[in-house]
This record gives sequence, structure tokens and C-alpha cells, in this order.
Amino acid sequence: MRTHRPVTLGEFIVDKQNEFRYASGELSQLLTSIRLAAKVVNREINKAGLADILGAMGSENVQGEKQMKLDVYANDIFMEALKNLGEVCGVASEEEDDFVIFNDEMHKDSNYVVLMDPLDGSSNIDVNVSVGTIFSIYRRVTPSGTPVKLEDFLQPGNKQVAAGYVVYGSSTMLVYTTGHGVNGFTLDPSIGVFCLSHPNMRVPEDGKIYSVNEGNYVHFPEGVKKYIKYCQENDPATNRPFTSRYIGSLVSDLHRNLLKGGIYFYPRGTKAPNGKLRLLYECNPLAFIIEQAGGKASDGKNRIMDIDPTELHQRVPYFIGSTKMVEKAEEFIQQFGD
Ligand code: P6P
Repeated sequence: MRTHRPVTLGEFIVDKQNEFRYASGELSQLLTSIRLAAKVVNREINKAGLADILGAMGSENVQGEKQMKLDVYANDIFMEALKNLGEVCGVASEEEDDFVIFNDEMHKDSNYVVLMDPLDGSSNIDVNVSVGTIFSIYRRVTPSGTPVKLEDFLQPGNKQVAAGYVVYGSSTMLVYTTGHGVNGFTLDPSIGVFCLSHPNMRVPEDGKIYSVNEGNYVHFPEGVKKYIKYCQENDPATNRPFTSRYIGSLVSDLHRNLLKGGIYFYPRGTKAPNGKLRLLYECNPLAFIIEQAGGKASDGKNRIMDIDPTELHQRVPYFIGSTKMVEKAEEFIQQFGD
């Protein structure tokens, strides 16, 4: 068939549906609800400066972090979209203290739970720097027809059935995997459709970009300090001109490093004994993406997706990106300690 336009996300989801071992259309529907919510959030972000949704809500989330109006708005939009399409029996969110149960007639027999950071990078919202949405999808482990329980959410990342992110940047992209590679879709605002722009995304095995908040350097473990110095030394033998790029928005830093090669890390430190990022709805979904693209994600020692979660909002040290860069960081941590 001659095509005069790129494949849309909707067409792609249906076309790939049979790749998914539970190919009953439920996951396709679920991805469709995420697609819709992403478009609505994108619209609000693009005019945030005009609408009264900038700034703080005057409330805090369970992490004790100031909730921005757009954080809460994005949370509500994704919650509503996930509930309206009926494939989900529960949602956990960075913006919700506890998981939310969908237990009415329409949802109680659904098989999926979603964990999400509806709008990551809030500190950037009011200064017009890119932000993102991160989502992680599992099949429930408790009996269908009963209210979801905490154990449905405390699953290791290696049990994810799908994961992805939306980056609201110079263009808006939705990138996701169902375990069969990674594909990226760019929103064409003229027709309001996500179009396949980055098929079969692969992260370069090595890279020259390192992303870390060096303002926390004095608080880092010795092994991390040594790795940062390794990146900064310009070793003539290997001509290793690293570049430091840190946007303050995990999704944006991850997306650039996925395309160009690089490492993002948020280590443990004296100010953050377990790091800052949350295992369930930030680290695991992006780890699924990066592994499916040929990269690596660890806590400095262990594969992120093999960590057995103990708490909904638990934090872990995080190293993610090009395999050789993550492994080099792990070497320094092993040699000099974390
Ligand atoms: P810091 C945003 O709040 C976030 O969770 C990530 O998106 C980002 O990489 C990181 O925190 C920034 O944290 O402590 O460097 O400002």
C-alpha cells in the first residue's frame, strides 16, 4: 500500500497487538487512553503561561514536595482517561499518597494496573523548560473481580508488560515499549495525532554525555566522585571529551541520552540516602525502555528491574543509559565504594 503519511500511534498499536501475548485488545485500549491524556496535558502545558495553572497548589505530595498546579492537573487528566476506558483496576501515582482502586462494575474485572509520574520535572514548569510523563503497566496478581491490593503494585520491573514516557519538549513525543523494542511517536499538532517518527529506537552502546547534578558532588559516595572525575579528565589516550548535560528533567535527559548515547545518574548522597528517584514509577519504566533499546539501568550495583519493591514511593540510586557508560560507573563504585 502506498502511504502519503507516517503511521499513526493508533494504527501502530493495532498493528502490533498480536505481538502482545495477552492480545485481547485491553492493552491497546489502555495505551489509547494514555495517548489521549498526553494530548490533553500537552495542550495545557503549551499554554501554561496563559492559563491560571502555573505555580504551586499550596499543597505537598507524600514526598513532602510542593505540588505544582500542572502536576495535579496532569494527574487528574491521566486518572480520568485511565478510568474512562475501563481496562485498569487501579493506579498508583507520584501525586497520590496511596494507590487508587477502580472497583466499580466497569473496572473490577480489569486486568491491568498503572503506575505513573504524571508530570516529572515540575521545577521546570514555570520556567518553560521541558517536562515529561512516565508510565508503567503491569497485569494484576490478585484475583480478578476483587479490589486491587498493594501487592499488585509492588511488582519488580521485570514483570512490566508495557512502559513509556511522554516528553513535552520542542516537540511532544510519546515513546513506549511492550517488550518488543522501543518506538517513538511525534505529535503532529496540525492534526492532533502522534505519528511514528522514531521506529525501533536503539541507544548507542557508548557515549560522551553525562547527566548528574554536580551541585551535589560533595555529598556523593567516593565511587561516584571518582566516576565524575573520570568523565571530566580529558585523557589524550582515549580522547575522551565528555560533555555535561543536565536539564533537571529526567525524561528530557533520558530521551537525549537514548538518542545520542550518554548516562544519567542520580546517586545516593548524604542529602538523599537512597537517591531521589522513585523505583516504581520513574526508574522501572525508563529501565524497561532503555533495556529494550539495548542499554542498561542499575542502582550502581543491581539491575533496577530485578529489585523487589517494598514501598509504593521508595527511592533508589539510579544509573541509566549507554551500557558501557553505566558499567564504567559501576566499576568505580565497586572499586571505591558507594
Ligand atoms: P535535582 C525532577 O524533580 C526530578 O525528579 C527529575 O526529573 C530530575 O532529573 C531531578 O528530579 C532533578 O533533581 O535534585 O537535581 O534538582
